Amino acid sequence: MKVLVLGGDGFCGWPCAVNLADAGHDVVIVDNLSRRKIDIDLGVESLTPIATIDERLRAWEQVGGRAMRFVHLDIAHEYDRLLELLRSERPEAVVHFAEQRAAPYSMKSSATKRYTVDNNVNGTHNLLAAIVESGLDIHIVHLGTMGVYGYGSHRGATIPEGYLTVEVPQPDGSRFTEKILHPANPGSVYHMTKTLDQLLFFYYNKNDGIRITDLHQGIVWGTNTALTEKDPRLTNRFDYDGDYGTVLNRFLMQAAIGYPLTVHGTGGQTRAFIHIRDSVRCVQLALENPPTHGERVKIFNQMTESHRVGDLAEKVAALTGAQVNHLPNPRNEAVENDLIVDNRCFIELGLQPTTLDDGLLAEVVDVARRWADRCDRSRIPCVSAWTSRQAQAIGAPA
Ligand code: NAD
Ligand code: USQ
Repeated sequence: MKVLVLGGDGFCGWPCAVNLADAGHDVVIVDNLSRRKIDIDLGVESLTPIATIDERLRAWEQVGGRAMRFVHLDIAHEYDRLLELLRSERPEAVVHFAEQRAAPYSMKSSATKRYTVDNNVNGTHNLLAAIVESGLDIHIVHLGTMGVYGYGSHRGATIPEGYLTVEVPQPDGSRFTEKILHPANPGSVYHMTKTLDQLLFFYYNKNDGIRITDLHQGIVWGTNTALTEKDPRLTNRFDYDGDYGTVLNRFLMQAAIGYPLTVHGTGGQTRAFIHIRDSVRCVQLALENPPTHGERVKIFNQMTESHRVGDLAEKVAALTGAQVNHLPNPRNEAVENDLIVDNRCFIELGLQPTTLDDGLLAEVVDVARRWADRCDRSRIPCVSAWTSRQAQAIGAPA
């Protein structure tokens, strides 16, 4: 099938594009390379050395991969070019990764808050409007986040796959039941943009019948897939800095360089996780199992296991001998939460999860230790504070 991969130069998008090409799909990567520019602006680099997009595509063909094309386009601000691309390529599906994805970056300043909302909401809306204007029947597979459900208010209840069945009381005392979108409870401006995406999808699905799968993904860990390991020029990025590094990959890198693991607060925050290999597989499963015409937005919880942040640190420490450091939390978030998640849709489609216990140590040895000398220790601390209260606690400028 012809597939446009929006954001296909990024951490989740690149291995996904390669995997889809390998599975025989005709892939066009669309990206404005904004993630690489943000690295330059922040003065940080991926722990792994990453090739340019042109080098990546050349290397992919040299290892025998099915050729992919690249279009440099900003989906949030180049609507006419996006529409023209849809009209000329006539894809059957679009995988949408093209958003600013870091919560701490989104909370750095009013400029980064505004950029995140402008980029993410406009990009998603432009895609929806362009599909309607093109008149084409295109399935959107969007990368959303587990964070739309919020943390700390479920009191032991299982988080369903997108929809909650509620009972609504009537004036006569009777009740009717209805499936509604699970209430949104974002924890950062970034997460808020994903809850806004959900409403855009709900509306365009209802009004225009666009077929959409929204993948509520947990925190992705790991770096490479078997395909991106085929050549050093195919290597995926590994973010470790205080804005873009996510918790488990940060702990792995910190252990590799002998830096005490940076647990925020008590470490009682529980989050959902998925390995990059499984993330890539889930996107393929979602693409190859589209919703039928007239079906409401299909929502999958794309995660394989939940862990408390403090437990993750202990696990990494036990494997590596690293020290664990409890720091004041720069984020305004629940100190502790439980997290029980229904993820049966992907399991029923045949996903066989890579668990932390399967791959953790290999990841430390193969990637983090290998590139440890590329780490800039000064960029490890998380200095983006959610409010002036947290800024004061961590001693950062408000
Ligand atoms: P990333 O920043 O590495 O990749 C995003 C890519 O999109 C980048 O290459 C960037 O240049 C591109 N992009 C951004 N705005 C664009 C625009 N306006 N036009 C064209 N291209 C644009 O992020 P990632 O980790 O690969 O995340 C991809 C998606 O998955 C995001 O939507 C994110 O919210 C979601 N997600 C990521 C994780 C995770 O742990 N990394 C977890 C859950 C969900
Ligand atoms: N944390 C630490 N120490 C650190 C870094 C983070 O204790 O050094 C804590 C944070 O305070 C938070 C938790 O770990 O409680 C997760 O933080 P994170 O940066 O790993 O993840 P998050 O900000 O939620 O964002 C990441 C991705 C985002 C995606 C989201 C999925 O960057 O794109 O949407 O994970 S989820 O968390 O399921 O919402």
